[in-house]
Amino acid sequence: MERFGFVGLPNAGKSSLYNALAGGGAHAAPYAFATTDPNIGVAKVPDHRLEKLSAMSRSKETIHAAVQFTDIGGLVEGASQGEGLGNAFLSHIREVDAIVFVLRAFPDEDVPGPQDPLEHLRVVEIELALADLASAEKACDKMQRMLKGDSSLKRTVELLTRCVDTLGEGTPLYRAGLDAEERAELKEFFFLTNKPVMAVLNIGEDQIGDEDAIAAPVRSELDGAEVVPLSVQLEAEAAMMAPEDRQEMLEALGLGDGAVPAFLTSAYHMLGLRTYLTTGEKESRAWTFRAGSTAPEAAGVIHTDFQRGFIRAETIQWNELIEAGSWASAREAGKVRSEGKDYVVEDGDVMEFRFNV
Ligand SMILES: Nc1nc2c(ncn2[C@@H]2O[C@H](COP(=O)(O)OP(=O)(O)O)[C@@H](O)[C@H]2O)c(=O)[nH]1
Ligand SMILES: [Mg+2]
Repeated sequence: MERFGFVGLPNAGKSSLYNALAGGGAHAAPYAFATTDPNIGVAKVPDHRLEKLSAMSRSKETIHAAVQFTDIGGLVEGASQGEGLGNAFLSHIREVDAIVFVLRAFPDEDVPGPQDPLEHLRVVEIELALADLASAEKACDKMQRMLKGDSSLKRTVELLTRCVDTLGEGTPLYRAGLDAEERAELKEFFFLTNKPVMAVLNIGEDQIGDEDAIAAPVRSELDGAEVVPLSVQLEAEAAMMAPEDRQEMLEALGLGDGAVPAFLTSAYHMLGLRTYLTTGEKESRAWTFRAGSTAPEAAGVIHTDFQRGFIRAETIQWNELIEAGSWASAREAGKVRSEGKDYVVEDGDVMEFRFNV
């Protein structure tokens, strides 16, 4: 299962965000080092398509896609140079598939620390960039020595030299103007800032309604990355309540279903993950596949036999199936397509696989 990690300064709201997702469990406190061990949680990815299919098929079980998340504590200004818990947090960041910055925007004089999200972002980015700079310099030296016996490494050395220059200015690699191919090439060096990133902007109760104005400068700074404003503390409190009370509280605040579902959907997409669905009386289920997968690759998510013995896939977009009312009527109406092994599966496809092993 793919995992993302919460990264941010003390008191930004990382542990509270963990609680909002997990419904309690992580220790939220106004102490810089309350979290030294990352907690790992699992969150269901909300999916209204799945709910509708499950109702249509009167499924006994409904199984959502899930992602893992972890609360990474210990990052303070100067951490890459040994301040606070020092480099301990780095190894935790290396283990995640993507980074979620938690940036504080809420004002509260009782909670220490800066209240400007851009200041949070600046400090965090510099720490990560400096940590990467040290690795990039080492890698670059090593490659330069190897270059003497292997001239094919020239391109890599040039790329690493560019990384050293950019990181030295405090600019993370995700906004260093590298193209997808270059970023893929850099994967073998495990740089922190070569991972996908998004941000949660932790807003206070009084800032609800002004989300866009508060998020605008952060969006422009992180250009292209998803920025989700979220009142973390409120949603963490809501997560501890019974479902009816939660709904009532969020609606009273004008938050609808809350921002947690939107956040999870964005995070899931950022990881390059997509969903196809299966539906029947026994269960309706969301299956996770990588964007761009072919039908046999997607089938392999259910069982390797499905991939090995793949013959064809019967498929229809979820809304067309709902419109038809059942597989049988969809087939009758000629809405179900029969696709072969080169078919590239789309998000929201409902699949039935034919296979033979
Ligand atoms: N007023 C206010 N306080 C918050 C909000 N989010 C978090 N806090 C408080 O800020 C402190 C630090 O939060 P925590 O989740 O432990 O931050 P972490 O250090 O990033 O894990 C706690 O006392 C929280 O109750 C918020 O939206 N509004
Ligand atoms: Mg914490």
